[in-house]
Amino acid sequence: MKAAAFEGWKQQAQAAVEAALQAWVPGAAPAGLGEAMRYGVLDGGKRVRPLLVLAAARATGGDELAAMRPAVAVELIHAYSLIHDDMPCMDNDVLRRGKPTVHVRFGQAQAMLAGDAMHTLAFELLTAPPGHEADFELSPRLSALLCALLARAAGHAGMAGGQAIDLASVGKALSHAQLRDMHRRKTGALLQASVMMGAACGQADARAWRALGEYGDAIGLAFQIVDDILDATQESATLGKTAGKDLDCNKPTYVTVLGLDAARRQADELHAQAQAALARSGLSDVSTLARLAERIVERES
Ligand code: GRG
Repeated sequence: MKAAAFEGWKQQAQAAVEAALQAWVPGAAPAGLGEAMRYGVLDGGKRVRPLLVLAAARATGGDELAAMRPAVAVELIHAYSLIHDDMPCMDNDVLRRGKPTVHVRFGQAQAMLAGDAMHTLAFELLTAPPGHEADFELSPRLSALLCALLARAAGHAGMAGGQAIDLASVGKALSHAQLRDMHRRKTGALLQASVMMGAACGQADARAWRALGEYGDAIGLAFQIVDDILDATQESATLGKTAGKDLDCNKPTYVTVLGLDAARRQADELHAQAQAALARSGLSDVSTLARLAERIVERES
């Protein structure tokens, strides 16, 4: 896929995700909760995870309309994790997606509830019966598989477990292997699950399923290594969040453990592994996934 065609696909997919989020995240939730939820998830973010769902569905011949529910669900889980991560009991941050964080704008209790409600809304969208505003019906089998993939990636074995390691490792020296394990859980698991949820919406045979799992694992880890590099090298205005936070908080990162050059080499190596996995998937058109991998590694925010 040529760069211009990819850009066109990306813009159209981002607009479709935005429209679905607008439609499915309820503004009318009680006592200002809806406002806090919508503030936390609308109008911001690169939407990388939904794009991976839609691109994997496309690569495996799946319906992009069916894939919209998992695309929105994974973004809700991601946005909830950002809201909770920014709270004073975790990373205590005031800037996210170029705006004051949810707890700064709405208070800590509302931020906690907004995250909780987005977490559960994600699974409601994956299981909603016909007639729900999420209009495309999923088969019970697909619905269950999507729930299992997302729950596994978001929970103790994935993101929440990785966050627990992250909080426990402040000021500690981690080995490269321990750091890789933390990054894979905290960030990689949800990115990999995005790919697998998209593949679940299509017809991935065992070979394609395995290869896409390897692709997701490689880009998931690469994403966090690049995040570590950007945290150390970019300005807050570019990132839309506080830059230099890892160093200030004395957190081990790929940059502090390996150094900037080696971190960059690791990201490039993982990019090569991701492209090699796509090449052995047996799928006829993996160009959108290939472009997304390139963007993840070359991004500047
Ligand atoms: C609270 C259970 C719980 C988990 C929080 C994901 C996470 C764990 C914390 C967020 C902080 C952080 C640095 C996570 C690593 C993942 C990451 C790089 C998030 C930012 O993702 P982007 O760049 O953000 O996709 P946008 O705003 O573009 O969506």
